[in-house]
Amino acid sequence: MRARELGRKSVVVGDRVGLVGDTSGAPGALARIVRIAERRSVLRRTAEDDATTAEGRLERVVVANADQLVIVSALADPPPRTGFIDRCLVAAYDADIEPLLCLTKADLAGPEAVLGYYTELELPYVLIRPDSDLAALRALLAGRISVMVGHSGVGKSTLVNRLVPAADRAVGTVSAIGRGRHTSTSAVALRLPPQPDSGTDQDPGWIIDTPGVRSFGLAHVSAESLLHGFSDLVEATVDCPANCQHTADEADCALDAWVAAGKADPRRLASYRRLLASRSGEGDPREPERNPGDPLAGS
Ligand SMILES: Nc1nc2c(ncn2[C@@H]2O[C@H](COP(=O)(O)OP(=O)(O)OP(=O)(O)O)[C@@H](O)[C@H]2O)c(=O)[nH]1
Ligand SMILES: [Mg+2]
Repeated sequence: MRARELGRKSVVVGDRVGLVGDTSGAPGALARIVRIAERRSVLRRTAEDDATTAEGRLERVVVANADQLVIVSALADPPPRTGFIDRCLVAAYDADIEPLLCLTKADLAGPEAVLGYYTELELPYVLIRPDSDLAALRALLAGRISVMVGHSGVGKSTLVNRLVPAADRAVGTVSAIGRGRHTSTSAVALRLPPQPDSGTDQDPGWIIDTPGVRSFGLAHVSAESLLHGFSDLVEATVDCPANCQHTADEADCALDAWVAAGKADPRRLASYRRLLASRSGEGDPREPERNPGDPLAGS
């Protein structure tokens, strides 16, 4: 239990805490959390993007002390949404957590469209199908605390159960996806099992399964930090006029010329500008932001 003076929402998954009481872990043992250690990283998410409203400012800490953000996206059922992945990349950059793109359901569709969108980024990725070998993923998880985020039904818990056979996380049915049903309802950190072929001193790491989210609100991220989630665009802005807001109506924004010269994908610029617009209250992050002609673009 938590000491009352720590407050109701103070402890999150990933926190390192000080305990007093019976720390034996035996059945019925009671210990009290009295102290929360300083956090190495804090992954935050806001209910909405718009920092001008009370609901928009409602901020949640997803996890503490994570080193790696595993952005889980299905290649089909539900379809991938690059707008959502872009939001996660911004959140990862803002929290100083390394991103890893994890594309599941590779048995149902190919990864070409999603990977094509990210060619200018050095974004590490793994492909997952029901029978795939997980050695490459295990190697990327070793020695770190990784947190998975993604829409409901993309296969986070399915993957956790494969990585940690003792986990026994509930797994949903695809038919429930999109009806607002979320199979996992709380975040859980699990220690990954040691692998027989990696030396005994190799720490296999931790994986944190989280409930599916509809969107990843970014009201807590400044406009300037938003741009740093777009490492393929940031370089262009040295040529922008002072105080350029980088919006589509900025006449001399250097980002337009950068994209016109083929140095970044125009869809990435469109995505960045949708985020900028959404932050100023012009869009609702809960609605898929569809770009006509671009089936990947929703968030
Ligand atoms: N075809 C296929 N189906 C998969 C794959 N991975 C997961 N599924 C199915 O997708 C459905 C949803 O999987 P879950 O693991 O519950 O998804 P989740 O991301 O944990 O969902 P929430 O807990 O609601 O956020 C289940 O029916 C899985 O069997 C895959 O690689 N291929
Ligand atoms: Mg789940």
